[in-house]
Amino acid sequence: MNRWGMSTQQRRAYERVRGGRSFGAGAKAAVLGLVLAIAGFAFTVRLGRAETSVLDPAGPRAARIAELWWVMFALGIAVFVVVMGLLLVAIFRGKRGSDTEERGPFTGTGFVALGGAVIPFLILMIVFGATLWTLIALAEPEGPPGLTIEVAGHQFWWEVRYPDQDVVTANEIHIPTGQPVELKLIGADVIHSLWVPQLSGKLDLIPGKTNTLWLEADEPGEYRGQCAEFCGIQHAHMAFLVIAQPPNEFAEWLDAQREPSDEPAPDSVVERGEQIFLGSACVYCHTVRGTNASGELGPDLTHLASRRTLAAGTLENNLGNLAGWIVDPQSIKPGNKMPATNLGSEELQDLLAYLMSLR
Ligand code: HEC
Ligand SMILES: [Cu+2]
Repeated sequence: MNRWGMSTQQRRAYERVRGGRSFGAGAKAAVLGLVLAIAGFAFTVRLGRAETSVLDPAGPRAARIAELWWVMFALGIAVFVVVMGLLLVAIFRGKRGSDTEERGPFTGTGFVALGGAVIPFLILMIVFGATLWTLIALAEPEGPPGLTIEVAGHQFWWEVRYPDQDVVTANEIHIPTGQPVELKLIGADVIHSLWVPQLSGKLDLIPGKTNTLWLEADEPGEYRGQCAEFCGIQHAHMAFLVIAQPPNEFAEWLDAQREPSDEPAPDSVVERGEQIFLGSACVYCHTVRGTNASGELGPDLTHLASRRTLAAGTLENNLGNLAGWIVDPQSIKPGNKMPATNLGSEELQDLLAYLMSLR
């Protein structure tokens, strides 16, 4: 008799029943685990087709990062399968009566040390080595930079300068395909982080410091980027586009952007709009090259109409959205640094005609 008042026979019978019960629960857990694993895999594959997916690289640098991700994923799957296998073995063997009974292969201090310390250490060393290898490969490009671009992160938009070409734009980084491009990253106010998952890893923009990131796209296309460091209330609306173009198209774009804005035709709507613009507070914050407007608190508007989006990817760039933005930027992007401007509807129409002429 033991302390539960059972005979050995009774206890054996009890344990058989208990063993049976825990087998049922274990089988359920195993099925649940399998379902979760399949769901996780399906989710991963779905993510791989998202617009900003690390798993859908469009350049050699992003491809290196994706390879590293797959190595880690494969190791994770292998560990999962082995651990689940051992779990199943434990479940099917049921509960042993006492530790004097014969031992199976997966028992003892040696096995615990091997499975709990030696193998995990080796796996982590493989991951560590592969990560360092990738970091080193991404730190420097294969050749000298064909192009250097300065990107300053502002709350809540991106200033993009091509210092050697005298070009300034915003929220759009045009690059030529097939060559590494050097980005010099500066934080203009707080810390931001630049991330274009299909083209490169992410890197912070820190006030008072210049960080260097390399981008490279194989194919022409538009790749969405996003601020990846919480920087204030409109952090989520701080997106941008990298527009990769064949080198000749890119050169044409640069030539067009280098030009100052066109002189409006005398006595036209556009000219009236220009007067309204130059007579409003707009000029304290915005630059239009070729005019007296030389503010630097907001995006350069010299070629505003050539851009895809307004307010850092928040709105598509069209007449209606532009009107909505100028009348009430705070309801579209609450907390951004542009105040509403009080304009009569006629003035507004003229101003819009002017802004849309800035190609
Ligand atoms: C106090 C400074 C300030 C004033 C005044 C101001 N803006 Fe802005 N503007 C900004 C800032 C900052 C942004 C960027 C907002 C964001 O995306 O977070 C901006 C964004 C814009 C954009 C979108 C540009 C882009 O590429 O996304 C347009 C267009 C614009 N302003 C036009 C105007 C016009 C027209 C006026 C005058 C009626 C004006 N702004 C007055 C600061 C100002
Ligand atoms: Cu930010």
